[in-house]
Amino acid sequence: MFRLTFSIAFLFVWTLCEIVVIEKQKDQIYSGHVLFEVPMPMWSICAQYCSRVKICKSINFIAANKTCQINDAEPGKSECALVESIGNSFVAASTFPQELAGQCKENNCKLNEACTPRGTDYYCVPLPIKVSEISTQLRPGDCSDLPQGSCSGVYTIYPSNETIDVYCEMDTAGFGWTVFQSRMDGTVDFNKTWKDYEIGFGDLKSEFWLDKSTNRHDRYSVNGDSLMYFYNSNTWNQNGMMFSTYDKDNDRSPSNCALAYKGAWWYNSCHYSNLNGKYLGGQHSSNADGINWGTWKGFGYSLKSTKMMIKRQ
Ligand SMILES: [Ca+2]
Repeated sequence: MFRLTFSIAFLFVWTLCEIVVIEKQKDQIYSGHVLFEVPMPMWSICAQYCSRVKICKSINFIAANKTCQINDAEPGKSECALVESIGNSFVAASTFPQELAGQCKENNCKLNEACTPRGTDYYCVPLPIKVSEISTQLRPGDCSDLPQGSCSGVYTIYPSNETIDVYCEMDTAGFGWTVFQSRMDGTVDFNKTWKDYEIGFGDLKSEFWLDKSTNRHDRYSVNGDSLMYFYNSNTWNQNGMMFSTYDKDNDRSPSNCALAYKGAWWYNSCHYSNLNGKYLGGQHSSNADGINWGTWKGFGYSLKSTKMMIKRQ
């Protein structure tokens, strides 16, 4: 007990003597990137610990229970990357002055170790977690696990044993949607193979297909030239229709619907909608091979943007 008290006191003195200035962001935290937590008496000690841990890119300090959260990322420039969290604080490691690490400046400790100063030297101690290990309660399983107030954008989520980046839609239809299809400018070709749809393709910041883990529609909403399509199930068929690509014909037509309509969809024989069709950007003279929603704008009008998304119930 005495030794513990002493070492904490020493850290305080050390910090005060160095007069290291660290800027924290009050009443804000960065969520979704917490690697592990350690108890710490105050936020500046938490920042100092972070400066000695290679995988630490930023910290949250939770004041109520004096918890230091070590994040493996820094937020981007987006205005609402940080979420409001009254009484707590956030510090990005890139803003640390070099002296903060003390003897541990430019240390040779490994990724799974924390550097600890000793005299004029330092030693390395294992982190309280395995770096490869995921602490599930600290990591969002999907977009709806992120704290209220998080903005739309790309987040790392941890469903079961995976680590994947996804685009979370937080604004347009309520909070917590995981987007699995996005069209907006025609930069990505969606006329792709079964294999492509199985693993996903495109760019999360613009147009993409996440993977085939989602399906069956629940409801949809339309707005101008945009359409949003909401899913609520985890099966790979829709109203009994199997998904088809041009190289895998699961439709109910004697012909190949995906080939005929240049898309990949839950074709029957063949379709009322074709959101993975060709990006034609409005009116088109070809028949039903654009991003069509037949009952809304007909088969000669290709929508300019679509999003298909899913939320856990
Ligand atoms: Ca067929």
